[in-house]
Amino acid sequence: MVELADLKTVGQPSWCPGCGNFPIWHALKRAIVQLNLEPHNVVIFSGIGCSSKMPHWINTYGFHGIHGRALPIATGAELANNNLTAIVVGGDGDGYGIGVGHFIHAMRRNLNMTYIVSNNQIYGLTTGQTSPTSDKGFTTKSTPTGVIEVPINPIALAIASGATYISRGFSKEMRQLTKLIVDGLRHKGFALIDVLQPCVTFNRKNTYDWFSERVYKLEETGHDVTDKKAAFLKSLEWNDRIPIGLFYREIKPTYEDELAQIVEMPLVTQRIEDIDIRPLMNEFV
Ligand SMILES: Cc1ncc(C[n+]2csc(CCOP(=O)(O)OP(=O)(O)O)c2C)c(N)n1
Ligand code: SF4
Ligand SMILES: [Mg+2]
Repeated sequence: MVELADLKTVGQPSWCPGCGNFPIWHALKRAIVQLNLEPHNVVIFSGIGCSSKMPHWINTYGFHGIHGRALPIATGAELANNNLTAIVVGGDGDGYGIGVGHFIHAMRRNLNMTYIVSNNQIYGLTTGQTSPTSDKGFTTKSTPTGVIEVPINPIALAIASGATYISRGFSKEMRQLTKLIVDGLRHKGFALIDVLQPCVTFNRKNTYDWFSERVYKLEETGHDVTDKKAAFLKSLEWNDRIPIGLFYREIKPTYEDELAQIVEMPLVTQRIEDIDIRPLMNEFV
């Protein structure tokens, strides 16, 4: 049985005290333990940002990539060995800004991976610039007169793009967050867990208290997670009341299920000697 101690690393997180990444880190480790996922069968991918440092502090395989490119790196690894459990972590700047194109394509492909976004509505690592999810009017040192753009809505975008497990957690709701991650990992297909993750150092607007006054749990409302239209309507709620929990789930074939080359077995287990390239040589050489 996998235990929390198996996931312990030599180094400890360097996040600011009180950072909303700590509960996400704990929840992810608990989810791995609950599902008894052997650390050598798990890979955690990330881009660049405070949240993207997470793979250093969970003792599975990890790939700390480059800004915005965690999903394509994970895609490559997943297609090479789809027996592994692929988990992608990172920030709102990473996934919804520079990496937003990859985000959309990974979802429309319904790749079998779990994507946990620490959505603090700010660039934390670079000391507090606006991100694509910053609220309109939000001020920072680089936008002293306030953001003039409309924020990206990751939940609505995920519904429109074809993701098959779409959820939102909150760092203060550890039990619900752990369950969302467990169910996301169990789900066959692209699972998004967008997490309201207070950045206690640079985002003084969207704080633990600000969210606590507004969040409510979808599972306590009778919300039908198979109803795409209802999920979309829920995704539009923000400011006064903010839904957290599972918005939408759908069962459909994954990209890997339909990719002829890996339907039989993962690419890494195929032997090059077994592949007869003579017909190709005859045709093209
Ligand atoms: C190609 C590239 N552009 C810009 C940067 C600078 N940079 C590093 S992290 C970051 C944004 C971090 O914000 P986010 O992804 O939301 O992560 P957080 O730190 O908030 O967890 C930026 C712009 C970079 N490292 N690489
Ligand atoms: S800057 Fe913000 S996101 Fe980064 S570690 Fe500190 S509190 Fe967390
Ligand atoms: Mg961020």
